[in-house]
Amino acid sequence: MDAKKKKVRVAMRRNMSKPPRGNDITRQYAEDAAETEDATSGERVRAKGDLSRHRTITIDADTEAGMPGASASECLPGRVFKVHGLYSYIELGDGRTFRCTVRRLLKSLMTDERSIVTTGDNVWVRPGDETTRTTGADGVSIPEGVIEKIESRHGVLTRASRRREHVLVANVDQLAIVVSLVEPDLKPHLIDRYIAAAEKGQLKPILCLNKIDKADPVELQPMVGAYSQLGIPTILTSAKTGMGIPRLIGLLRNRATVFSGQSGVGKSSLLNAIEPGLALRVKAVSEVNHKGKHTTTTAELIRLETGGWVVDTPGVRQLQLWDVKKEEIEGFFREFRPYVRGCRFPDCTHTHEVECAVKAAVRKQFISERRYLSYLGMYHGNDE
Ligand SMILES: Nc1nc2c(ncn2[C@@H]2O[C@H](COP(=O)(O)OP(=O)(O)OP(=O)(O)O)[C@@H](O)[C@H]2O)c(=O)[nH]1
Ligand SMILES: [Mg+2]
Ligand SMILES: [Zn+2]
Repeated sequence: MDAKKKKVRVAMRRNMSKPPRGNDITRQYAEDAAETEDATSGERVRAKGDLSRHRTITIDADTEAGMPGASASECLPGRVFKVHGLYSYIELGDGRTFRCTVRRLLKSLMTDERSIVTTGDNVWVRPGDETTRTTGADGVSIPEGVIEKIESRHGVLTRASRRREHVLVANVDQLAIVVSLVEPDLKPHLIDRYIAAAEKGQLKPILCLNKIDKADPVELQPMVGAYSQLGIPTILTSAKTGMGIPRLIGLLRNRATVFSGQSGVGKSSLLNAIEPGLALRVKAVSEVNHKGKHTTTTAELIRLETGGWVVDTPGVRQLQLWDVKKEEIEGFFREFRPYVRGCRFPDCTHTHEVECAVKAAVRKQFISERRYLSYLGMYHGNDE
């Protein structure tokens, strides 16, 4: 055998053997428009237990350096700024844009993920030859390439999507949680779920309470105070009047921030208020009550003129945390931390136990009751 080749045993994705196709695709479309990308990209919903096939393959020895198939010198580093169906759009260090597919072997490697490549990924691209160019929507021709390697991720926003991990975005620093005070109404439990997702993904949370032009700022002060006290920058914003926008711009400078929240809360509108040149599509007022319709359909990484990066994402109706153990949840509630050691039982779940220091702190109002109820909801697995 060639000294540079080596045999490895890899787990294959079950779709090597055509999984049964769900017959409720239409219903799924109606349920969550953001998920329809699954169908268009040809990926299918599979039960987690289905991933069990193995295959022995021969790969180049430099795979150990993480670059299967191609030698490192042929590849160029870049960052994924958008994923659309089977294609990822990548900006290289020199500013060139490539439309890429993912090398088959990478795709075949066992994964529980919904998407192998995600917005924000740092990747290595093998450019195709000059003849393989494609014409983008704007009529500009872009070269094609193949993603040979995906760097490991830090700073991720993930959620569970039909029992699989869906990495919404990778390699960002902050999560701007956008909620609206009206249309759609404020759902405090959803805020706490997003904060938990930020803690889990090692993102710094920022909270935007948007559409303040339609609510009374005075009434919201207690809420602003409560989250600010947790060390979470909390801003009353209006994409309409510009309130809170200068502060938001300051928080985004020189960082990479993903904007997330329900559909219609004003994520794209806020980004347009921050930098009007972005001209992101926002929902027309007449469409607002059109439930289930997402205006933003793909997560896109955008460079701000003021410095920094933002990712506008499609709204998600619910945010199911992925791969979270029950014992882990208390760690997502930072204000519990000083108390947990005071519980009588070291494995106290702060639910039914006697002599629970967390519950005592709630009674004394050192911990907000509302936050404690969010904890209980997440602990008992209630979906918002
Ligand atoms: N009054 C008021 N309306 C707003 C504000 N921000 C956004 N809107 C309106 O809310 C609607 C939804 O805004 P979008 O920016 O499309 O919301 P989105 O969060 O990006 O929605 P998806 O892309 O579907 O996830 C639009 O009609 C906006 O004009 C605000 O601060 N005040
Ligand atoms: Mg949007
Ligand atoms: Zn306890």
